[in-house]
Amino acid sequence: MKWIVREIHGAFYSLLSEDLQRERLGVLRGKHRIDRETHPSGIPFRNPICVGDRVQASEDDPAAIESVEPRRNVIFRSSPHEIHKLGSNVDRALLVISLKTPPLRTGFIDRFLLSARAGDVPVWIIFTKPDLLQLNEEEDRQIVEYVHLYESLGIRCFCDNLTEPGSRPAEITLPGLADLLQSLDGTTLLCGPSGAGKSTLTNLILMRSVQKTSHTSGSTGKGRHTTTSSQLFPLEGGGFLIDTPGIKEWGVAHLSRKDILELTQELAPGVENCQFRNCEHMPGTDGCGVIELLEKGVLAPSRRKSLDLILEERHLRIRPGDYKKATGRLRPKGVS
Ligand SMILES: Nc1nc2c(ncn2[C@@H]2O[C@H](COP(=O)(O)OP(=O)(O)OP(=O)(O)O)[C@@H](O)[C@H]2O)c(=O)[nH]1
Ligand SMILES: [Mg+2]
Ligand SMILES: [Zn+2]
Repeated sequence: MKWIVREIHGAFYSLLSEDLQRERLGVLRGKHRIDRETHPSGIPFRNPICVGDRVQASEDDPAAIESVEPRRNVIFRSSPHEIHKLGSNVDRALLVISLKTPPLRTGFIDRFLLSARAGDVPVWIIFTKPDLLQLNEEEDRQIVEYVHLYESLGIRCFCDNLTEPGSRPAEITLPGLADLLQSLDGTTLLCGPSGAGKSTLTNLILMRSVQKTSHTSGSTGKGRHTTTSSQLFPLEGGGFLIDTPGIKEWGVAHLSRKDILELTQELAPGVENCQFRNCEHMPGTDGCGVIELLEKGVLAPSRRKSLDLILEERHLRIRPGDYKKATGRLRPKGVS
């Protein structure tokens, strides 16, 4: 029988039957080889199974999880030491980003977009807390520009005050929560920094208070990591909603330099036009479509800064004993 992984508590997995009628606990047993999966980067996985996975399990109690069905798609985030599977088999990831407290960080969004494209997951973004903007301040006017930058990349973007839906400044011309709720079919994975409003949104979508929420810290504006494990909720009209714990830094160490360039949306036409097969798109390569586009300045300044930082970090994060493969991929110590 096929089961959906609904929540993970340490070594135990809450499994929901596909007809939503039964729920039971499952465990991984040594004889199954589920946790032997490897990523081409050589970085080990932290969790063999994630919320949203479809698994086969025995009728024992607790059930032994025997295999994981091939994933339709999956989002990874990573450090050079481990890859975390965040969620799988979704129709979209809805990135929840607050405009203020916690502050909007374009680097987070840009890294997230790379991970999602790598995992074949479409992205929508909802910008929250527009009520906290002070549009007479230059800094906050810049934030409004960032919001429209992502919309101009063709990403479906929404913006609303989740504590008082329907209210946002006229300068932000994105659709609001009502439009989001109308469009939200299938399965949605909520992701984003702590305190952005993921659980507030979960409660709004489910129209009942299922998830705890808390105020961001008064002194730092940071979230308090209120949600501690990912959880999947069935939706009335079919499909699921997955709420996840807030994430501090979105790492993409599992992506090679070539991956990162090729997954950057604005550079995609350059990949098609590149004259070389299997090109590494190294600076100074004549006829490389990707380098041509980069030099033409197709990336907005904030997106270029993110890209440069991501590429730079790949070199900074090498620990003593690690070595780098010719492809530019990190190979952590002790992993063959
Ligand atoms: N002013 C304002 N506050 C909001 C808005 N959306 C959410 N909040 C508040 O922000 C705080 C954090 O919201 P949560 O839903 O707990 O955030 P979260 O993303 O689930 O955070 P973690 O579980 O820590 O990852 C709560 O106090 C919400 O009421 C908004 O649009 N405007
Ligand atoms: Mg939460
Ligand atoms: Zn090239």
